[in-house]
Amino acid sequence: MNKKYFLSFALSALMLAACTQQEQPSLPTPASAVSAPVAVNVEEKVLNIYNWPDYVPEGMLAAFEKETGIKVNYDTFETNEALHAKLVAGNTGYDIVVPGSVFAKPQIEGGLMQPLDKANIKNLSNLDPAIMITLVKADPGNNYLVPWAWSFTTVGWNKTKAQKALGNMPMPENAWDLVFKPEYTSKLKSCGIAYLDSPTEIIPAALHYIGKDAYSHNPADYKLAADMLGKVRQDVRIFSATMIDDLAGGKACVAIGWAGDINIAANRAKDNKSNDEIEALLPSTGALIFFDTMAITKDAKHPKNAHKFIEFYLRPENAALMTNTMRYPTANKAAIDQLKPDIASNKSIIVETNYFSKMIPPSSFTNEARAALASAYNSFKKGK
Ligand code: N2P
Repeated sequence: MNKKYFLSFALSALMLAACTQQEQPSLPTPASAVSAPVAVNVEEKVLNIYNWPDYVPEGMLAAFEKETGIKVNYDTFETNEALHAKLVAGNTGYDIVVPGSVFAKPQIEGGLMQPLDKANIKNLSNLDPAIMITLVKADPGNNYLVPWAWSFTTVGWNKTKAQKALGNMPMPENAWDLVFKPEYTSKLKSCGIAYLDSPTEIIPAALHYIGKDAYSHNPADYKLAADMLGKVRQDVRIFSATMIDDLAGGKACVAIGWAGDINIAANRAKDNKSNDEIEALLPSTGALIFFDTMAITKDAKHPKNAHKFIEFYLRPENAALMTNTMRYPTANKAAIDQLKPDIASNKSIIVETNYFSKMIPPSSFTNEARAALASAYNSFKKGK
């Protein structure tokens, strides 16, 4: 995020605040005070949430509505970039949004979020301290963010279809080769290669593949990533936000995606009685961890309801339901013993310690890196 942008954002936010102030009704006179309803602390029974698709267990929102009488409006976005653009434009109308921590950092710094009233969220202590410490990089003091789920960006494949397309070629030692090495992509294009359509997903993976820091501060590294990607561009036909359908529906046989969604696709294929085996792979050089975090927007109209929802979500049984049904690991330590055996034993959902230590933790981009990243991705996608 460039500084000028934030400055102008901050200025318009100030102006907006000034307007809002003017529009507020003046204090009631003693006469009108008699009949004025006590509206001070009462929030309308509404909560507006903006989250990623395929992330909330069926029935969870209805259970919250039933218990609290608060009506939940739930919308979805497909990339961090899309959410970020909305937040920067302002007046989203959303109370809770769920950015990845890489984006949450500049959003907090830019004044787009409000600090949590932690004393009013009693289940916060259920969160895994080890995860909360890693989030301090994005959110010093853990004052703004509560993890919804975490997972990692990796390579997913339809093993059955991909192996057929590869013919005699053995599986590479490093699964990233399947999506980044022309020897493999030139074969796999026949059954479909899908990339997430998000610069901040693809470029860090590409940087990592060429042996650079996935969140490099050096613009020259981004150029190298674009050069590498340019060699496989012609083989990549699907830029997608619908990885689950692409893999489960047979449109793609290999994809750069999120382990959770790839596992949902695997499960869906089974439900559809397909004989194809879909898997989230664990590349030998590591995959890229992400944390998706709930935050309350600066201009949320229903911050109290938002706190109630966060507290509700942090109940162990709700966090466990998310992991058991959506196949994304929870950061709720108190939920771990409620995981179903097939989830707990799936190594691409609950990653083993020795693989975990190989994975790349999320970081953040400098403004300069952000610009280099955007231009690397655009030139890659355009094929120039
Ligand atoms: C979608 C989950 C989003 C994960 N099912 C990527 N942040």
